[in-house]
Amino acid sequence: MKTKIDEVPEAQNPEIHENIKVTEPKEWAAGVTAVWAAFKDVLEEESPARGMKALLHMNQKGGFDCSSCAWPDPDDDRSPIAEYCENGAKALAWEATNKKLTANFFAKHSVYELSQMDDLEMGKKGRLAEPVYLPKGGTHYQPISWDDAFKLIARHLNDLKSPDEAAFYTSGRTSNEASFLYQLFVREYGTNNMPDCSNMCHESTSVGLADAIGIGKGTVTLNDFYDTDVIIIIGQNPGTNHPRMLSALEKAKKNGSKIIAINPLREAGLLAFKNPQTVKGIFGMSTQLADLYLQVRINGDMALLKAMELLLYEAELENPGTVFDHQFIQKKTSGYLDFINSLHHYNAADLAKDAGVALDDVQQAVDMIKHKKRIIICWAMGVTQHVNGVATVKEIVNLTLLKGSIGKPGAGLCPVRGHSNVQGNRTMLIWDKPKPEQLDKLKEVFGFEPPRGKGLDVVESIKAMHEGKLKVFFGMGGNFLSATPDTVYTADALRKLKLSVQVSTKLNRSHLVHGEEALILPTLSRSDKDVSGGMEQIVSCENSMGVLQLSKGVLDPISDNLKSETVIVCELAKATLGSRSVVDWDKYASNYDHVRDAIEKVIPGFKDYNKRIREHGGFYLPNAPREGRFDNKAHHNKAIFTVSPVPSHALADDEYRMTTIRSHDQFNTTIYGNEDRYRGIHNGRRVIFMNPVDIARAGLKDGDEVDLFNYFNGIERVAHMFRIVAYNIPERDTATYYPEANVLIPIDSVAEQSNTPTSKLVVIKIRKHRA
Ligand SMILES: Nc1nc2c(c(=O)[nH]1)N[C@H]1C(S)=C(S)[C@@H](COP(=O)(O)OP(=O)(O)OC[C@H]3O[C@@H](n4cnc5c(=O)[nH]c(N)nc54)[C@H](O)[C@@H]3O)O[C@H]1N2
Ligand SMILES: Nc1nc2c(c(=O)[nH]1)N[C@H]1C(S)=C(S)[C@@H](COP(=O)(O)OP(=O)(O)OC[C@H]3O[C@@H](n4cnc5c(=O)[nH]c(N)nc54)[C@H](O)[C@@H]3O)O[C@H]1N2
Ligand SMILES: [Mo]
Repeated sequence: MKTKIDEVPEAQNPEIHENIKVTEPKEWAAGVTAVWAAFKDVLEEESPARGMKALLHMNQKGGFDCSSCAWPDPDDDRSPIAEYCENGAKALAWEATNKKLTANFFAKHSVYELSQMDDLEMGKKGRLAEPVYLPKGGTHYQPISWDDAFKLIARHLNDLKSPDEAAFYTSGRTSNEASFLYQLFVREYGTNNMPDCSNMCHESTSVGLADAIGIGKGTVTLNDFYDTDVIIIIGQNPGTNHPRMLSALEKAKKNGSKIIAINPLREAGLLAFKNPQTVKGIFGMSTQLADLYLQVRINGDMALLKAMELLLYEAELENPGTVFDHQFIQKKTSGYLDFINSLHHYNAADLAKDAGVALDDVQQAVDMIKHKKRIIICWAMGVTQHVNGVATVKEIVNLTLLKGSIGKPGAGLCPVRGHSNVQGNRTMLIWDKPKPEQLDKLKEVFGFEPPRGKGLDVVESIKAMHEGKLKVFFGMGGNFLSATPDTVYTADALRKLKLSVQVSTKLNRSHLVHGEEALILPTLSRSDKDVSGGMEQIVSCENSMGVLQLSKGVLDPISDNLKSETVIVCELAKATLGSRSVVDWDKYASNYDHVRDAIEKVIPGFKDYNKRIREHGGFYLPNAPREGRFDNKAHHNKAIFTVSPVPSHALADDEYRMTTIRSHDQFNTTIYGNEDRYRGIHNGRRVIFMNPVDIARAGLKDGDEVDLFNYFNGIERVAHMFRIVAYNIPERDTATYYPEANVLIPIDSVAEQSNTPTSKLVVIKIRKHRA
């Protein structure tokens, strides 16, 4: 490690040469290796007993909610010992470690030195165990008491010319209770600047669905998967990111459902599944998943969906009344005729070509759904993180509306969320664009006047920091620097702050690229016991299907100096607002039941919250489309068809599309290891997946080391030293891992309406690396 202390800490992982090994990609996911890999992480920790104890309580009723993803738990038949997956176990091993980072550690290593580590090394250092402070001009974090930390933040916040000079970020693990109090504090303080990880994730879904069907959430329940005809999975990699979904897909297949996968990469978890929790799976027998794999080119989804709609329409014309659900269309939707007329501008062959899929294959997909009504469409980041992400979400809605596939058993829309409580955060009003009626309600219940102006989202916050308009950044979880686009630009923005504060469980790069002063506040994780006000507290989360569940940690925290997020918010609010506040923060901190009572008063759907959250398995939030209604006030309580164009992507001869993806060994910016087992990548992460034809055409070879460039708006962005991996990916498409490639994603390249960074399509140039 370098010992220089006067250098600027690195905003990115070291751009080092890695000794990467490549093997054949797998054709199936999970199975025994997955179970072994799961236990390996837990057992390798210094205190395996802690991890094992926690594993037994994960996703069990009365236990704690796995923090890894938002896929729901089965309502009734949970496996007694194993409602978790390999990646949930990794997440747990990562947080249940008993290695501690105390002030001593920070005294030994300068911030610059720490920034020389890569993300994997950083994560292995252990859990943050006490609050630390970096003074102006300081090189090392030093100890600080909680009291002084809160006073320092309060002083900064109260010195600002306007509350709008501060921003309060949320990552999606924060419980409902902590989220609700957090937004309450932020709004009583006086701003709606609440950027959140949703802004980079499913914001396009929330915007698109809210407009089209009147609610920004999906419409299916887990049971719908068990009795359906066709499941279409677009731009999602469940084998890695939602492994428990594979069990639902397996059950769906067993009950006769077909699966269509739409993805530029042939992902193992979409091809086949060996269920580690069944005898058949343990002996290596797999269930084939996708019956049809449409290897669309990056962002070819709009063209593909339109091709399917056009062919469906032709089939409907041939046999009227057999393909479309006219009764549904007439009674429950508007805009049908305009939509059908818009299809006349296209022909299916051109659309298929544009999508990069053979017309015959599109026809096959259409044949699979044309006489079926029980259709579920799932999607994730491959859809949302594009310039036209909102439009593609609405196109997915168009297809389901034609078929009347919403609000029926076995049918509906299934955006698959990321973080375990990201959906709950929004329900709790963590949002930069709160609705007037939501603010009215806060005012009515609490008696203060909440700010009415639009707040800043993630991209707007970064720009405001750059312009000096934001002076204080407070991060409730997450890793803002590494998760956001345009890493160099964002790092410059963060460095202009007066104060940056991170509430975190583990060390990450956002602690090392900071404002003039900085604080790290260590907090409890999901698996930790939360004792506040002298009693053990429970919290609650909302999963991807709108089910509210309680979560209760089981492990003794590794340090007495950790506070729960809920308590941190209450103490910060007291320190900042003092007698200005009309909220009884002590009451909330002492018993979270009081927080739930307040939530019940402010947010619809939470009647008897305290009672129902303690009942078996929790409860479902109301969801009108699920019940066959569209409370879509803007459109006369109808679901709407929308007309969107097919995007065109002209590439120069030396340009490629690049998408950024997650490896099997990471949770967002947390890197668990250097393996991407299913895709056959070992011992490193700086790879670029490329089509062999492109590699040859560019005069390059598999294994070559290259540098990647982006020139959006005339600015050169570079990522050095990526190893070319010849891969089964459409021509002109490439893929790299997030967050190593984030430096290439332009801050100004965002989705229309949702302002989500376009992490799934960046135009790049590729050149041989020069030492
Ligand atoms: N183990 C683990 N679990 C996680 C996470 C994690 O990092 N690790 N992250 C969590 C979070 S926050 C989220 S949001 C989810 C993310 O879950 P996913 O959305 O599944 O994650 P990604 O790896 O971003 O990739 C999405 C898939 O989209 C495909 N794709 C890329 N571009 C396109 C395109 O233009 N069109 C189509 N049709 N497909 C495309 C990629 O090949 C990939 O298979 O997972 C959550 N769960
Ligand atoms: N290029 C590219 N960029 C992307 C994406 C992409 O696909 N491609 N995906 C985007 C998406 S979908 C998302 S959701 C964002 C994710 O963005 P973030 O949510 O900001 O990032 P994470 O990596 O999930 O945050 C990890 C950190 O959270 C802290 N942490 C973990 N658990 C807890 C907890 O319980 N409480 C608290 N207070 N802290 C905790 C730890 O310190 C850890 O270092 O990234 C986005 N960025
Ligand atoms: Mo996400």
